[in-house]
Amino acid sequence: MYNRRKFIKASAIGASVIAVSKPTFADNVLPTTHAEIGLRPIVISTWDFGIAANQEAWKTLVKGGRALDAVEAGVKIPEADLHNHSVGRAGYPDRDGHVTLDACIMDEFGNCGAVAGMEDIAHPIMVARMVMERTPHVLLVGEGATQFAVENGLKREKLLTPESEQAWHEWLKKNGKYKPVINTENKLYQQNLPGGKNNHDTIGMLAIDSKGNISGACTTSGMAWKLHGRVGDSPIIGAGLYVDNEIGGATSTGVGEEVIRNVGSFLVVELMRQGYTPQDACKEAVNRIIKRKPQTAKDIQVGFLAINKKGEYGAYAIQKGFTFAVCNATQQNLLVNGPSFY
Ligand code: SD4
Repeated sequence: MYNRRKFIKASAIGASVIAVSKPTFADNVLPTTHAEIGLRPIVISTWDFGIAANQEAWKTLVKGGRALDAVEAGVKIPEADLHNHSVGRAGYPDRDGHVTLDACIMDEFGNCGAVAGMEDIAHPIMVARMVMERTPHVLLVGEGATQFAVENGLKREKLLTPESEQAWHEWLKKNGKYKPVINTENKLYQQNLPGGKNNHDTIGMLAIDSKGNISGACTTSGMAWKLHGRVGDSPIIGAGLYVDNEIGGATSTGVGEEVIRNVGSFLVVELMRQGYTPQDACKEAVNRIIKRKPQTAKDIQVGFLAINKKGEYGAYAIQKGFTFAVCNATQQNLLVNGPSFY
């Protein structure tokens, strides 16, 4: 059953700021002040790897560039990272050994583009943007998406890295039955991935540029060991990402099926339209998921991240451990531990 007492307890706890230990990151970062919260330009993104991605996006924002260019450049960092097994080139494969990538992008005019289940192309976010800008369509899938990418000058290449292949073989040895898994903070997931490490997760990024325009991007290799053909929330506009330039933007991470069922990111933006703060909007979207399926929700992670037109941001997740990164003029590398239901 949905536990209201727990909810009240959880909702009273705000986000806490983590001082990142690496020397290039600011130590002892103070909790973000109200003045800092409204600063623009700004870029925020999911998980620890968002720090490096934000810094890349910032290079565009600080020059007065467009938020759309910033988010595309930003998420290409984890897409190219060979140590990242949940986004892009080095993503873990599906049950049958195929690396299939999902991504979407949305600009300040409400234009959007996406690819799903795409193989052999290392930067799905670039293809998503090409779909948006060079076709009358929103979503291309599978071989059609790859073909379109190649026609538009991108290289077709094998993506399965030796590490990913080895991890897949280990999984095949251990697992007779189909049980895809997601998120390191979930015990089930830890048991199913070698070393239980390095599986955070989808990158969802939202930026506001110096003109006040908002764009977002989301990219992932999805659930490790998923059924071939499975598509999560990340390339689905309204589920994994939504931007309304008048209101704000939202993105999600975690078990995509639950996000799709609740049209999560669209819901968060609509709640902000009704006056919810970004954090309260994310919390309400998480609560919908929990209310609908309290038993399922105990064992899964879903996190939302949102920003409003003023540059105020917030997040909320089902499980503890959902971090997000913030970058603006006063801090380039802030990592925030988002509040959660459990
Ligand atoms: C999916 N939402 O494919 C993605 C995966 C993810 O944290 O975000 N993991 O369902």
